[in-house]
Amino acid sequence: MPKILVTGALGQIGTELVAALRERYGADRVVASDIRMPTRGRHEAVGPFDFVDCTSLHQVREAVNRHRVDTIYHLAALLSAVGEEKPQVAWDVNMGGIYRVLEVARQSGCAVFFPSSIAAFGPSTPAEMTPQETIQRPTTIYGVTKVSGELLCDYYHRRFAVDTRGVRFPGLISHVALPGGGTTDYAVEIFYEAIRNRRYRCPLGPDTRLDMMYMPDALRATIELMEADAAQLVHRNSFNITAMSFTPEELAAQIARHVDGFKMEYEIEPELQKIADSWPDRIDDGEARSQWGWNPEYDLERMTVDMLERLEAKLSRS
Ligand code: NAD
Ligand code: AKB
Repeated sequence: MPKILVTGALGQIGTELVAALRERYGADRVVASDIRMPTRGRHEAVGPFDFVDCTSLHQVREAVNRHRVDTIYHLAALLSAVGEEKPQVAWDVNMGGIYRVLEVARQSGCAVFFPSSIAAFGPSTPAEMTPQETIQRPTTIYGVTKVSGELLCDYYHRRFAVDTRGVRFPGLISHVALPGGGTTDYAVEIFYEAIRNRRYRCPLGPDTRLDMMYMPDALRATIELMEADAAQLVHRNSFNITAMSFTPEELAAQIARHVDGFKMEYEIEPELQKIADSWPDRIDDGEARSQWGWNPEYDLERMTVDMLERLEAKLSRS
């Protein structure tokens, strides 16, 4: 059984990944960490929580040593939209974080999970069925840090035999924690607004096609890759994975089938649109499928039904 440290554990992915890992390996084997403190009673009641700034070698090393950690899920990062507002901070957190996590992993013999993103691609990347290995010239600071992180993880595996593994996540849709300032956040916000107000003002144009995934698939992908037999893996890091590819108009049409009178308006945010336009329309995840059996369960229709049902229940309780 692994002993795990999760950085950035209070974010959109971490909130649910920590719960999934605790369910699988036991609550005391998964240490959640962040630079924010958890809501009282949320994390400490069910498992250990540490304050860890991932840009501090000392703090990462201290947590790894104290809890005898052998696997780090490194989630802490600034996402694409927030990154463009604070590019210097994004570089410090995203690059400083992965570098320090890899150094501690090298010194302590830990495995590392690093989530890259469709943001690691850019306008010169083939947009349709984007291959696993292709042109990567991203135009956002977030994308620059993701490509650099992918390369650094490959380097630490090749040079120091650190067991690094990772995927390129598409936009993630979930109902537990809110997204943290990305370009694909609209695909979550739209559900909250559909239930509360039956209308949504979308910051991306109606035809902006992007890859997306429902959180249960993202959690399963993460755990399945970390548990895959290393001998099966030709690539180690940055596996393309996707579950669906849709435009705001297609998502709105799907929601309208279940929410009477739902209306979508468009108020395009040019900076956000520019980022979305630089990312692929649809990536090819054939390597993940053949190397470790990746197979998503949720398509647009199934995800929409489940999101509406669970979010309605959650909002009616709050
Ligand atoms: P998020 O923004 O929701 O959460 C990030 C967490 O990191 C926050 O809780 C924040 O407090 C924490 N953090 C920030 N600076 C820190 C620091 N210096 N030290 C420790 N913690 C710090 O992000 P997320 O959506 O949960 O994403 C997690 C990872 O997955 C990121 O690397 C992100 O790039 C990647 N990813 C996410 C998506 C997505 O759609 N959510 C898609 C592709 C890739
Ligand atoms: C973002 O939009 O920044 C993230 C991502 C796709 O990496 N959701």
